[in-house]
Amino acid sequence: MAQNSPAQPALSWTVVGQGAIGLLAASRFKLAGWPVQLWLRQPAPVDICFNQQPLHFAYATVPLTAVLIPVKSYAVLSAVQALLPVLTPDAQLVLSHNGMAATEHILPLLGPAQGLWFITTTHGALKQDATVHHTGQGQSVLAPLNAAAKNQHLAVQQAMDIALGPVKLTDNILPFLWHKLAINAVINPLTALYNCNNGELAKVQYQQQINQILTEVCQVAEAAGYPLQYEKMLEKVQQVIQSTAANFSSMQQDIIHKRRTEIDAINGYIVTQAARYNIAMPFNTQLMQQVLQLQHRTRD
Ligand code: KPL
Repeated sequence: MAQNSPAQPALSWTVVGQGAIGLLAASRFKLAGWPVQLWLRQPAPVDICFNQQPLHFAYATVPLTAVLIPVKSYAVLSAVQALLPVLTPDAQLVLSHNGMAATEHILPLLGPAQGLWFITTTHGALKQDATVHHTGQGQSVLAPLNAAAKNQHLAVQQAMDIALGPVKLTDNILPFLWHKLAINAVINPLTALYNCNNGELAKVQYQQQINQILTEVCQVAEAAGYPLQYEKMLEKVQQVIQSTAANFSSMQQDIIHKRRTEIDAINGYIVTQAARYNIAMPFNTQLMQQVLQLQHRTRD
C-alpha cells in the first residue's frame, strides 16, 4: 500500500470523529506517510495505539479540502452542516455509514465545485479506549454523487484506496448499498442481541435465524429493483462473518457503550421498504423491535 502512494498526495485529508472506521482510515493514511488530521467536537489532538503502533493526530486546521465523514447515518446531516463554513469552495466530502445514503438533504447544501462521495466498506475495526484494531480485512466501493465529485475522481479514489482499500469505483452505489445492507441486517442485530463477536454467528444455532432474515431482505431488495441472489448473499454473509470473526459489530458496540444504534437505518429501513410493497417482514420486524427495546433499556 505505502509503496504505491504518491510522494505528494493531491488532497490533504481530514477525518471526522473518532469512531473505529474513521480511526482505521486515519491510521492507514498516517502509516502510508500522508498528512491527516481529525475534526472533532472537542478541539484537541488524539493519541491512539493502532495495531500496536502509537499514532498522534493533530486537531484540524481550516479550511478543509478533503474530508472523510464516517459518522452514523443519523448524524451525517448535522456533521455536514457544521463543516460547511470551513470547507474550501472545491472541497471533496466522502460519506461512509451503514444503511442507505440519504443525500437528498446534503447535496443542495454544497457549492457547485464541492464534491460529494459515498464509500461503503466491509472492513472490520474495533476501538477499545485509545486502542484501535483492524479486526477484519474488507473491501470498499466508492461512488461520486455529483458532477463536482466526478471531476476529482482520481485524487479521491487514490486516497480512499489508502484509507479503506482495496476500492472499487462505481457510478451507481445503490446495488452495493443493498448488498451491504443485507450483510448488516444479519450481523449487526444478531451480535447486538446475543452480545457476541461476529465470528460467533458461524455456529449452527444461528443459521436458521440468518436464513430467515436474509430471505426477507432478498424479497424486499427484489421488489425495490435491486435483486440479490439468496445463495450468493448467504455466502457473502458467511465470508464477512469469517473475515471479521474477531470483530464486535458496530451495533454490538453501540449497545455496550449505551449509544444510539443504526437499527432504524438497517432492519428498520428494510421493514419500511417492505411496507411500501406490501411484503410481510416478521423476522426483521421482530429483530428491529428487540434491538429498540435493548437500546432503550441500556440508554435509560
Ligand atoms: O459493517 C460492519 C459493522 O460492524 O457495522 C461489519 C462489516 C459487519 C463489520 O463488523
